[in-house]
Amino acid sequence: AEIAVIGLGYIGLPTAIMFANAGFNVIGYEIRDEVVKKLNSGNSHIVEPDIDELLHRAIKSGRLRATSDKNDIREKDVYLICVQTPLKDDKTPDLSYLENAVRTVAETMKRGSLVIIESTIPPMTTIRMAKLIEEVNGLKAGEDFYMAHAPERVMPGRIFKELVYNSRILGGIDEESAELAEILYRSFVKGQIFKTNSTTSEMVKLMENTFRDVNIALANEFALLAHQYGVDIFKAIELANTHPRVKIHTPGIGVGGHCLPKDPYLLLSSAKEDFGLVKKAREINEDMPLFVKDLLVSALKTINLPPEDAIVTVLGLAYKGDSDDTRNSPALFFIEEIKEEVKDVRTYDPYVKGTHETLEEALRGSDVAVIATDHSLFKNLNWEELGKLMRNRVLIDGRHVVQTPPKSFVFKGIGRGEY
Ligand code: SAJ
Repeated sequence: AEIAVIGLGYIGLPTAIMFANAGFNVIGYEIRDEVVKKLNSGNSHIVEPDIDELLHRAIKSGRLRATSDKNDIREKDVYLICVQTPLKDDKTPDLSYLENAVRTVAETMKRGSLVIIESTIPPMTTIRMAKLIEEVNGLKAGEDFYMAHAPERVMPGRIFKELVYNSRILGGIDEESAELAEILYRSFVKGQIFKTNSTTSEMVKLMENTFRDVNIALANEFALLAHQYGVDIFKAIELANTHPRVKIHTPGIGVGGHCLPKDPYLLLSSAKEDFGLVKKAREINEDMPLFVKDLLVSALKTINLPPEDAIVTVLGLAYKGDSDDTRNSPALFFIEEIKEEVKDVRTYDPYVKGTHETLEEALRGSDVAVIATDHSLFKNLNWEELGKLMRNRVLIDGRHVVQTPPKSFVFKGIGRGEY
């Protein structure tokens, strides 16, 4: 079978590579010309362990090619749609990328094609997109073509392992569509495969990320309460988690990345009513950078430095540890919040371009260091030594990276007692 993958981003490219290396002829359709050129010369535009070698193998075998020409994806057996589904400013879903991709597929597919959406989408979207295809080309869903939702569940940094070993949910608009999708994914998936209908699979995917977001919000609320009571929340969580049925998540400066900050809103977007909990959790997590700002302001008061004179160094811009991905990073929201109010904001992230070259350079003459990402590299820093470079010694830990607060510093951390 011949496969066209629409959208060669964080999910589309690794998936295209997997299918090509499993023996399918795969053509990747991508509107960004520079990405197409790069890929066809064997170079990846995304950073992910093992991707260079696997991409090289797929391109060299002749089974994977990228294109931005619609004519190259005509009459394929399978179309896999892997485009982004972000939020608009008003937090409602922006499905324009998806609708454009579906139109492109509708214009190029043939009778008998299987159309699969991998993107995370609001409940009932697969059925709506099947109707859109019918409107564009006159084919009938379930009779003339097959359609399914096959949500990805991989974690950046572990994509190639998780694509193979994670279990997979396949939601068809009918049973045959789910069965065909199962045959396809079996070519490389070693985890379990569960078949269901498309609206269920859409909801399952959104429930998974909402579960994580709500749990993190609960941990964050516990951390805020711990400040009221002068308790170290990390000690308290460790103790609570000794209960066999309790597993509290980790509080921190916020929840970033491409999925968790938006998926709870996608879950709510098609509903007639919103019951409150999911949205409240989002608000708690979205406000965490502001709480770190409160910690900063209170620390500056302690040392009698007016904010407008303070030089603040933010350590870590990525949304999570050991990653270079800054999408929706709480570090960026935090910087946005403080930049007008302090004298200068500097940044250092060993994985992100455009930040200071070295930690020492970023800290020299600065008043405050704020840890915003739990990079492993930040875990065992010698703060007493680094403090000698600074003008004032204030350390704010937004990610529970510092185990023992350095004695010569004014130290504040999320969930570490009073502020
Ligand atoms: N975070 C906390 N406390 C925690 C756990 C995470 O503050 O206890 C923060 C992280 O620092 C980060 C954010 O949450 O800023 C999200 O990180 P993450 O590691 O929870 O998840 P992602 O966004 O990298 O990937 C998630 C995963 N979903 C789940 O674990 C349910 C992944 O399996 C999905 O495939 C991915 O979303 C996706 O694409 O939907």
